[in-house]
Amino acid sequence: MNTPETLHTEVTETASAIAEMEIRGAATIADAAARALGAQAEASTAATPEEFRAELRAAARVLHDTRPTAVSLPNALRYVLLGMEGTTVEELQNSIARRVAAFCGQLERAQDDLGRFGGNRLRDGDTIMTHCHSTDVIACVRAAVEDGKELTAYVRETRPRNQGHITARELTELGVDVTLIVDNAARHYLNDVDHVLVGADSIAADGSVINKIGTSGLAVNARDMGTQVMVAAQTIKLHPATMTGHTVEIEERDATEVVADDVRAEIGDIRINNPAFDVTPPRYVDAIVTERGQFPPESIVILMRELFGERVTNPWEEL
Ligand code: RI2
Repeated sequence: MNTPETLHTEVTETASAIAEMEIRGAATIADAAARALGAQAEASTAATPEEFRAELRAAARVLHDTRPTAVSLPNALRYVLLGMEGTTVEELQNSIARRVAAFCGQLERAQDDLGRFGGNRLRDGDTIMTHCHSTDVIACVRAAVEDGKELTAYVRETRPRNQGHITARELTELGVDVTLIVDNAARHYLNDVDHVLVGADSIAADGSVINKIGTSGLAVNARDMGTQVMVAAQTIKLHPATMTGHTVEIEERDATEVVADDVRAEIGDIRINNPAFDVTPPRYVDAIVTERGQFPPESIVILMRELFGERVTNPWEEL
């Protein structure tokens, strides 16, 4: 039955954890969403294959509707649902289990491969600057450190949610010499920086990079100062619908992330905007590093066509 009552608790809990950003970061969200679909399939008591399919689609819809910008989420749901095959409920269940395992395994391998390519771009003694927290970025730094390279990092705190603190902790654990800075201090230090290194939530067909708010200003400043901008993004971040002219929705989050209600009341009658992401045009990006190698942003569409074809379906939309 296609009703909320049949949703597995792992689906509803994962969906609310993604929406609340307890589970965050594009790759981590994709992994959690795929696993939640796996839990739904495994626990299903559907009486017919049709019921099972409807149940899985309903679960995917709930997961899909949590956050709109990171395309890794719909890409994960699509991968799992399109692999559903069989004529009995049991066969369908097994196919989902296989597909989830394949997806999560690929995600991990992709990050390792991407890390090695990104790590090759970093030289011993380099200084990087990061924004937000990206597991794909951390993979690049880890690979460079494992190659014996010593790195220094300026880590932007990343208002309003300060994900830079996570980056600062993880880079320190890797042995990187870390300086935490407020976002506005970036330009002050860019002369000392060899690479701005950021992740991505989505990459559009024209090579635009959709990432944490503040990325585009950082990239423009970096270009002005002659500093390289590297984007670390597994191919699951490629946004197939942008090949057919769709734009990427930018998530607007709650005003309380920017300022607490009591402080807002003291300020007076103001509007607060809190976009979570922005768009960096391809001309400010030197390389997009994926598990398939590094690409100039303008050529990413070729890889996109190869991976997704021309036609993209949203199986969770079928009722
Ligand atoms: P990985 C994050 O978004 C950041 O924008 C980060 O660059 C991106 O996801 C990619 O993260 P949020 O979930 O997939 O913090 O590289 O809003 O881990």
